[in-house]
Amino acid sequence: MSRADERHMARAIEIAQSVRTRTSPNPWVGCVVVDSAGAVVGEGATAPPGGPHAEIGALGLAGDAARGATVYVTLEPCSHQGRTPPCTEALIRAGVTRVVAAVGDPDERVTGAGFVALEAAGVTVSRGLLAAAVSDQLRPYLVHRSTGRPYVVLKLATTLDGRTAAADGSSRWITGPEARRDVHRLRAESDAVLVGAGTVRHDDPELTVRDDGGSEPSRQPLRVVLGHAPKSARVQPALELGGDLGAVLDELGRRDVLQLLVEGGAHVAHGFHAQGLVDRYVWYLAPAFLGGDDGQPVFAGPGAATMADAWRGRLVSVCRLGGDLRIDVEPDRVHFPPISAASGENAAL
Ligand code: AOF
Ligand code: ZN
Repeated sequence: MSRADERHMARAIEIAQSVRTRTSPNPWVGCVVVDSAGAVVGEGATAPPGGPHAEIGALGLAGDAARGATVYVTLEPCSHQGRTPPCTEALIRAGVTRVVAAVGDPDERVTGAGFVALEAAGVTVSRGLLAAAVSDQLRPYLVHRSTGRPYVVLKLATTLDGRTAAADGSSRWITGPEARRDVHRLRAESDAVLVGAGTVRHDDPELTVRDDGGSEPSRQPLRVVLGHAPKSARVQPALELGGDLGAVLDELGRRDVLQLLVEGGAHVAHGFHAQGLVDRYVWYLAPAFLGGDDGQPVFAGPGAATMADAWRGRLVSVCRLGGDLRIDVEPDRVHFPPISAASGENAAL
């Protein structure tokens, strides 16, 4: 594949990112239509649920110029009748000659059928371009459609000495305004936000998105409490769940939660961590010390008894937010979905 192919797919990824918080439970997809002379004649992104898919928006803009064109799309085009008609049919009808897709769609209604339909109609299909970047971008969607469970993000804000609250229980504010704004962005990307009943009793959080970069949030995440939340709690109306955490994730997956943000407290963080249920740790770290051993630790419960048993992950990114740091860490397990080294394709499909 050429440099131009890469550039167009990179643009499709950028377009997809612009609708990251607006399409769930559908995937956030970007599409670029390029005519045989190499000119971009249409661009599109997935509309909110029930609305047109990325390809349809891009083909609509391209009009007749789509005939003989190449279509770059971050996800395999759908071939099923859902709330909207199949994109494969629209692509074939428009007369495009080549479709370049980054990753396959693990949705059970698609799983390769989109590529098969295009090829059967004589459209050339190229897969795997920038697949690693798109697998990252679409990971919550890919995890949900492949496992039935949400992608779990554990968020914590601590002092440099690893405390989430002082000895008197006060925890506002550990980090500065930039980091707090970032947390709201994280909430906006999440379909559900979860806390324990202890955190509800103690902090009475609202768990809403209040600052999504200045614009009005398109939706509020489902608020989930592990245990019971008083009627008067600010988190209400909330979904109250209990029992096994795996079953909680199954239930949230059934409710179309692609990304779950776990916001505390220490017992809940320990539960998800100890059971290996966290897909990404997002750590906000303030250059502050409580300076003793009487503050609230991140995890409540037994930890590794010896250093050889310490949990070790992979550092994904470190970024500065005002006066604080955000550190993202992933479990060092096999990447999901696995990327085949040979082809760069989404090997799950
Ligand atoms: C695409 N392009 O931009 C998106 C796709 O109910 P519907 O009709 O909206 O279908 C939802 C399913 O369509 C979703 O689960 C996924 O398989 C696919 N999403 N497909 O070709 C897109 N957003
Ligand atoms: Zn579609």
